[in-house]
Amino acid sequence: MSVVTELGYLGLSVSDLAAWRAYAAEVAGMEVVDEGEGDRLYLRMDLWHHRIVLHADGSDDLAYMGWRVAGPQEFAAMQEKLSAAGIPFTVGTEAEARERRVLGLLKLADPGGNPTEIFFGPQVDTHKPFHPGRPMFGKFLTGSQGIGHCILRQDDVEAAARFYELLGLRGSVEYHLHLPNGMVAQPYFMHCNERQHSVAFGLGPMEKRINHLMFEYTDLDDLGMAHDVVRAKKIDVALQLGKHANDQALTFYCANPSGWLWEFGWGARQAPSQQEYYTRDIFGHGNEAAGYGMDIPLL
Ligand code: MBD
Ligand code: FE
Repeated sequence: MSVVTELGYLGLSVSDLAAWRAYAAEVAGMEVVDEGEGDRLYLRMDLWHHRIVLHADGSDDLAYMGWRVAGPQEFAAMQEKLSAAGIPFTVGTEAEARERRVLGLLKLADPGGNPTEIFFGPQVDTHKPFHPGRPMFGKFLTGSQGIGHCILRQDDVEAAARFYELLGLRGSVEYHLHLPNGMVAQPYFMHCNERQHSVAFGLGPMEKRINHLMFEYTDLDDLGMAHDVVRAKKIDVALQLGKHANDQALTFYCANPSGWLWEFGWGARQAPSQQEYYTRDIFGHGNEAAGYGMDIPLL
């Protein structure tokens, strides 16, 4: 049985590379690596060559998501599993693998049409200490938990859940949120390691493929510092500081230079072994800047 083990990398299409360079370093604290290609920047969060590539091709949306499998055997088994399920994919060429800094990858799309890659063997630059883009007290919490989580557009939540189950994730609806219009939002969260969720969907129609990327600091003071920078720069905050019921992380959501959200977090608990659902968050997460697809009542 081949299963994905982490959300390993992300490609983001951006229009304003200069604004992104400043945001990633000065707001989030990520290490920006410019290898002179001109059309891209790499963002480091740990010892990997990169966790995020910013591609300056202007669509200001998710370009691709990379899910890791352990090694070549799992990579071969995953191809067999996808073929047996009738899911089309292509195996990346050597040049494509080199571009992603991995030993091998395959490319497919999830049921929402989000470009998806499954890879093994990332380039890890153990010789190059992580150097944050601004002073940090701690690190980014990655390791076996991957980058963080993404909330994606999915028109068919059931189809998306079956697809990610095939990849090896587990989960379910984790909230029933009563909306002012009388409807009940039922977002669906899935995990593949100790991180409480690596992907979620089911928040209704979305303009972009992605609503937000969540990443986590190991040190509360880094979250506080990021929050101060966001407020000083008057960056739109869509959801104020608060604590989610499911992952119990202290987080806030602010706009990135592409006009979608990054959720900055700290202190998440690990995924419980059995499913639960909630009707609201623990505290906070008040709605502030509207129009980012997060105008939902979490309290
Ligand atoms: C999350 O990470 C999230 O983004 C939402 C909307 C609810 C619970 C946890
Ligand atoms: Fe989130």
